[in-house]
Amino acid sequence: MNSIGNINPLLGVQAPGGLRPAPALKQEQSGPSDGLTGSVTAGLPGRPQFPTLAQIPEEPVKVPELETAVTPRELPTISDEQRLLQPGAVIWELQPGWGHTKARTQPGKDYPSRGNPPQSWSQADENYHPTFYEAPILATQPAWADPADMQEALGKRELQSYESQQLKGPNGEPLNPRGPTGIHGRGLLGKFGANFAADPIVTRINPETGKLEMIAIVREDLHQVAIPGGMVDPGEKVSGTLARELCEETLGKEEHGGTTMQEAQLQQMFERATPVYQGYVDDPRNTDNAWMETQAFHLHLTAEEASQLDLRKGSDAAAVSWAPISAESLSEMYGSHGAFVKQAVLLWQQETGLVIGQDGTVGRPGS
Ligand code: RP5
Repeated sequence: MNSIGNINPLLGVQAPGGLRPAPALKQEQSGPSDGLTGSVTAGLPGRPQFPTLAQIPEEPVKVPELETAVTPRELPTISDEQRLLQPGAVIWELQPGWGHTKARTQPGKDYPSRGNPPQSWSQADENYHPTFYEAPILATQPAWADPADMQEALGKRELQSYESQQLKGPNGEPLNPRGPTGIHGRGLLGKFGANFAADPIVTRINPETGKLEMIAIVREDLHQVAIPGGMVDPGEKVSGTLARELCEETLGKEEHGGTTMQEAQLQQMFERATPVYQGYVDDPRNTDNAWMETQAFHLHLTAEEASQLDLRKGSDAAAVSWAPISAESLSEMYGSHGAFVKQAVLLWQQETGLVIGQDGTVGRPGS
């Protein structure tokens, strides 16, 4: 079962703002709701305007302009019941304090079992004994990882996070802002605390089927469908990461010695992309002391732009293709990716006045 198909605000996941550390823990700086102001977050990759809440208002009543972004065609009418996402939907997984299911229940590749960790730090008492795990590759001190000695690592840099809650344990170790995971140490992640990624959601309307599609990969590690995100390199602009990851993972840049669309052109296109989400990712690699955070952006391509992309699988991807954005495909995606795509669809519907059906069909709203 996947968490995205089971989002239920009544399940025992922490309520927004309800995260209370156990007395032994030290709670540091509680930042503003967008998590971007203040010294703790200074220098984080990129500061565009993200939606502060994942709640999207009712679509404004406006006649859609179909000229560039949307293929001109007879658009079907999609009733409220047929919609992929209801007007005013809230993507609970993206709300502060929520979206911490896979990191509690799904072990990353080669990880030990997570057992049955408590739902929140306030419930993590003396009976909570997480298993230590750090992937063998971390012992080789790769450039992307912190030194194994946490005190040494944290002496060299300031901890950063998009999350407003910054928690620390008794020894100063960063604690997962969403709660326990059953594993301590860094797992396969290189950095103590937040590990920063960027996620490109690239969509088009399939000219033959009239369905909204996204560029999707199958990840090499867990063989789950994902958007082609990747880690932000030190000093890299997020638009650069987005373009680089697309070229590497979906255009086969390294394997084929070039791509049909140049990285610089893609990076320029991402400068106009819509900010969708920033914050915690419910990633199966997360541990109590290391976790993924990301910035997700949506770029909708015209049919002509999309036709210039020759999708060929590259590094970290077992497969790549245009995949329909449907209730079924979103429910199977890696980490929080299905939720990111839902949020992108909500924003896109609002911008264009169009609606998406449960099978991905693009249409006009009908009653
Ligand atoms: C996820 O891991 C992020 O959302 C991003 O898609 C991905 C980055 O990790 P790698 O693909 O580089 O392993 O949490």
